[in-house]
Amino acid sequence: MSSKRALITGITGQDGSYLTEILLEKGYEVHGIIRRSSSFNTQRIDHLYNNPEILNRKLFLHYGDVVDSSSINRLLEKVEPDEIYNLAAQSHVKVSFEVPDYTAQVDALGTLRFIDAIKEVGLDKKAKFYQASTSELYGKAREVPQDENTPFYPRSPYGVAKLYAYWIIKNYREAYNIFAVNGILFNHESPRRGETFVTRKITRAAARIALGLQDKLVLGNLDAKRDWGYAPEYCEGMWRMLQQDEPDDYVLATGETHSVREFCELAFAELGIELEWRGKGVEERGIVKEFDIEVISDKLRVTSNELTTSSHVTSHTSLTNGSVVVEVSPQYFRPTEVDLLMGNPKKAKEKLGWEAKTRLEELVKIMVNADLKKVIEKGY
Ligand code: NAP
Ligand code: F7E
Repeated sequence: MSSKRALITGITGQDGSYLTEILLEKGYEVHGIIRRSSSFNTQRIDHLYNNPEILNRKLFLHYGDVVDSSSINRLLEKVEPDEIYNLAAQSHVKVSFEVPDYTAQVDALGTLRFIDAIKEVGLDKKAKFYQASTSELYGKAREVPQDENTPFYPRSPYGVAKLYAYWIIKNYREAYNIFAVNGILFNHESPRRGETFVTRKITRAAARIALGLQDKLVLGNLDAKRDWGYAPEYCEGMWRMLQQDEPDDYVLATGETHSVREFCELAFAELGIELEWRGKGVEERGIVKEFDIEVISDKLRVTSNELTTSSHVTSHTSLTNGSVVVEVSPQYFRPTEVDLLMGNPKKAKEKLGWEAKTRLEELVKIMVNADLKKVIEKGY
């Protein structure tokens, strides 16, 4: 077991929550930075937070913000971490077009504030730094698949902010010899994914539609293709990058790409709903070709039996063959889109021994069934 100390920004996010579990399992003392919020924002780590064996023994939470230099300096001096994982970000690409200045403050300058503070407080020889870089750097991709040498062409304020962060990490590594790495991670998803990212939006809506709690799912660009992997595996990869002797940058990806349309088909199929597509562009519709009600009835029975609390949800669905369940709205289009991402994870496999194990079909199953369970449990 390790006696190392880790500091995580973005601990309340999807990746922060899985990384915390992984590091605690490895024996780390974990410190997380949380933002003050007017409502609870620790749901993803509540299972750790509410455990008296863990909170304030192995896991410590501190208020801070990556736009606030004084909180960063204070926490670095107080915690003196061996490893720092900088996961904090305004991470929604579409939202970055609405709040570009704030996105740059957090995603670009937040990274600079942190890496510079490491130098200023004298942790540059001790602490290793992980930067959450992204496949959004490739944007209008210059080649397929993308690897560590593919040129960047970001297509959103988010991507551009992350490009600054990528280069400042490289610059501080070369200028000051800091052990700092960029993990260029392709999309990774899970039941803990935020509800407005496309995968979770689809799996949650599919569950609610199958139970008759929602009529339709309205999406944007169905043609966009992504390389979607399973988040906990990617968080293990982050840790591996910091266990190397030399700092370097790595792509983590599955090496496969699929469209938003395919993701929808798989999600609905898991609930016994076969989709067919009619129309083009904003007129395109996802229509129920075949609905096997036995599939959802079985799942309802099994899930209700598993729940400790009583559930009031029954399937009120009025779905029939021909029902329209997916529509397209330009509201979800982006001013500039990233059409196709597909990563080449060869270097990570060779140097880190890391490989994505969960393929898309399995990922969709995990997410749909988790959402179905949540909807049944909560009743909405
Ligand atoms: P996420 O679920 O959106 O979590 C983002 C985290 O950052 C949350 O804990 C959030 O706090 C925190 N945060 C936001 N602004 C902050 C600020 N000003 N100061 C301190 N904390 C702040 O994102 P994720 O999916 O876990 O991704 C983790 C990181 O990897 C992000 O940097 C993201 O850009 C990057 N990334 C993600 C993917 C992916 O597919 N998931 C792929 C490549 C790179 P609240 O909970 O209070 O909002
Ligand atoms: O969109 C299309 C959308 O928002 C994926 C972040 O974690 O991964 C994530 O960024 C695709 C895009 O993720 C809807 O236009 C269609 O082409 O789930 P997303 P993202 O933009 O790929 C990268 C690697 C990160 O670094 C980011 O932090 O799906 N799409 N219809 C839609 N997207 C959303 N959100 N909602 C729709 O209704």
